[in-house]
Amino acid sequence: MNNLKTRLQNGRMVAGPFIKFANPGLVEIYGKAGFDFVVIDTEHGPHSIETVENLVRAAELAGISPVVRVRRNEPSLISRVMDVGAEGILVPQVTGGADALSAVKAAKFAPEGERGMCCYVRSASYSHENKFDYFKRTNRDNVIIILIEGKQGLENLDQIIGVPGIDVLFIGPYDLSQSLGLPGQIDHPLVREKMREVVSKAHLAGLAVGTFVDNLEAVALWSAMGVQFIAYSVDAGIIYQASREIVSRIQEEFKASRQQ
Ligand code: 3PY
Ligand code: MG
Repeated sequence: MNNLKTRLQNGRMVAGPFIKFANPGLVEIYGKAGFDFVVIDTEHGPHSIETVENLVRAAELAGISPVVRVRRNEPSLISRVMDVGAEGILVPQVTGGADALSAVKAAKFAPEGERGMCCYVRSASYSHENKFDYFKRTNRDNVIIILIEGKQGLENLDQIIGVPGIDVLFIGPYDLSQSLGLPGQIDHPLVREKMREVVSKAHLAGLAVGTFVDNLEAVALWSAMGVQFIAYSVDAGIIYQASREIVSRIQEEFKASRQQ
């Protein structure tokens, strides 16, 4: 079984950043740093399918799990990223049971689903792997992550949770805050309260939960609630923040040296 699924099923916390830059070296750095996964973002990132494929390759080489966020809940987008080797998919804006079921079906071959069949793709080792083994293995191993990030998703949460085959319910705090009339206020008590409700319901049903955070206080908050899948910030944000901190320190040192 692939690493990400095993770690989730063993109740371990996993963490990784969203990726907007099309740079395989960056994926390798995240692997060396010890992250568990990267989320290659095609909803808010510019990546073409060829770029996704190369970032997936880099992730495999670096021993880090490649997850891809698809642009929308659409079967051909889901099977395409799985065909190039994504270990997991993140499906945005899931609003109800039918929507969640459609995502699961697009990600699994029969009998669990109706994923478009091709065994000459990269994820099937270009037909090197026995096709029947391939169908079984990918159905078993791929990680399906459903994004709850709107009022409708909250209202229909019970239906969504009832769909078999979902591995992680992922709460998108930004879109959720917007949908609740509090755009961008991801720390607002109402947004937090709704997020806690999702966590509790998912845990009661035995589902792992994930969310997006961009600071370590939020990691502490959500991991204490048992949130297992922590998407930590975005490559762009991590590089910007580290650069700002370095520049501030340099400016302080310059100031101090002038005062001597
Ligand atoms: C959101 O917050 O809306 C997301 O999609 C995840 O960051
Ligand atoms: Mg979102």
